[in-house]
Amino acid sequence: MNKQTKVWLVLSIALSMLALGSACGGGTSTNKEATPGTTSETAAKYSGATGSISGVISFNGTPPAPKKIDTTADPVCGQKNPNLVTDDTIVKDGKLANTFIYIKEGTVEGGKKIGDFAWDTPTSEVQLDQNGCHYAPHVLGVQVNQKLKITNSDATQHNIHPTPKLNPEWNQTQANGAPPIEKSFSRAEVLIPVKCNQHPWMKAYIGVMKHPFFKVSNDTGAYEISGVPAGTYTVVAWREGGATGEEKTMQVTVPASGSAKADFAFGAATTSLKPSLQMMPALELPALHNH
Ligand SMILES: [Cu+2]
Repeated sequence: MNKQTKVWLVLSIALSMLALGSACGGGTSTNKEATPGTTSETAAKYSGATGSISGVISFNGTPPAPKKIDTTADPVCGQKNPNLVTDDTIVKDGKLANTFIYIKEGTVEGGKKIGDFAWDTPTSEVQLDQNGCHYAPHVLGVQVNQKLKITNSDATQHNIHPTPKLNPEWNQTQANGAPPIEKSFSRAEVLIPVKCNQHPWMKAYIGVMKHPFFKVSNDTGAYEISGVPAGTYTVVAWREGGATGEEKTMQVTVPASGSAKADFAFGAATTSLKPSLQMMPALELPALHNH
């Protein structure tokens, strides 16, 4: 009798300690089951009103002149593309191409976060071609798990080598005449640098997004993101440069069936990197909270 009571006492203490210890993890999963529709596992698809975000990316001041690339390491490159030049800053009439513009976060009409919705993975593929020992396009976007088709249009061998931080790193050789390489990225990441291990001057950047609300500015600096749920968003314009690129942010409100303007300016006369960098920790706080 006495011994049994002792055993029960010890058991119940042990059980309550276990319950306390697992309160954090256990409580989270219970919440997920109790409130379907609020977690990513059961994310709804957006079906409300949509509008668009459009704008023009300017480059203030004198852009750096393109530099001729020394391709003597691979004569095939020089034969096909004798005037190969750097393409990190393509400016025409003060307008900047190859800027990656995307919705970073925000709230749709009704108060729900845009990141809480599920977005279909496009069945279409995005192509990255190697032509004249040069990546085309230079900056591109895909959705998470969307197919990226890498082709080699050159009579020489390339070695495609993305260097992501959040996705697995890989590199793969693609010989002259080899079939396309098909890849995808399972995690959102802005942006993944791509290099070629054969030709050190070759560079491209791939933005991987959970949602379809991104675009690359064209050679007139223009872009338009359509089908955007009505709401208020932080829009980011990213361009390459330095270690991780340069970002500008802007708040925009997209009206139902209307259009929001978001023009950005890079270059000499614009404000320094500081404002957008200082904003970032505050913007990231909700994500930290999830943990
Ligand atoms: Cu190459």
